Amino acid sequence: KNEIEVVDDAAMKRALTRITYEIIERNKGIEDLVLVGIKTRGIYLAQRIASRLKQLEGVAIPVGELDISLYRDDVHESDGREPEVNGSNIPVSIEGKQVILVDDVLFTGRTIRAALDALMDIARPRKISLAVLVDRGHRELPIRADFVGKNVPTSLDEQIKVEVEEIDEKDSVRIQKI
Ligand code: 3GP
Ligand code: 5GP
Ligand code: MG
Repeated sequence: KNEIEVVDDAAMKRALTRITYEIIERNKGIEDLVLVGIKTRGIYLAQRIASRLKQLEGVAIPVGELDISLYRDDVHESDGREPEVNGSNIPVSIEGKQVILVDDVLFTGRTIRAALDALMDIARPRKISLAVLVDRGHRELPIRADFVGKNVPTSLDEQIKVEVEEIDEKDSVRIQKI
């Protein structure tokens, strides 16, 4: 299979560290921050940002989780199905807080739209921003990320494979031609 690595182990760690610094700079005072990771890999990325925030600022930022599925890979040939939130585990109140959603790949934006709906059903955060490891383009909604690890322009017949140490034994982002 045709594969190109676009982010290696060291680059992923650096990207997460840079995003953490950007979060500190842009959210004057990180005390009212809550990170919310999206389903599998976004949760690990959120936890890593939280541990860097702890190291750099000495503040323990809560990390919540959203499980979003029913995603169709052929969503472009839409039959009306959309990603839905299956469950959430957010350990603190997000009312009035600054929430940062964290996901591995941003593609059409439909997952994030579903996540925004779910968050605003729970409470009214003061602000919601978005951090993603990879922006692969092809947005179908007016959604953009505030913090981006790497922009990876893709064609629609390519897929981004994201691996994280916690579950995949290494950190890597690759483009696969299918
Ligand atoms: P994740 O839960 O860590 O994000 O969707 C299930 C998994 O398959 C996702 O893992 C994601 O990384 C991977 N995946 C690869 N390509 C696609 C894709 O085009 N759509 C979706 N939904 N997931 C993809
Ligand atoms: P969107 O809803 O923006 O189209 O897609 C975002 C979600 O779908 C992400 O959580 C991600 O897991 C998954 N996704 C979409 N495209 C890709 C891809 O090319 N690679 C990976 N790893 N995940 C993808
Ligand atoms: Mg994901």
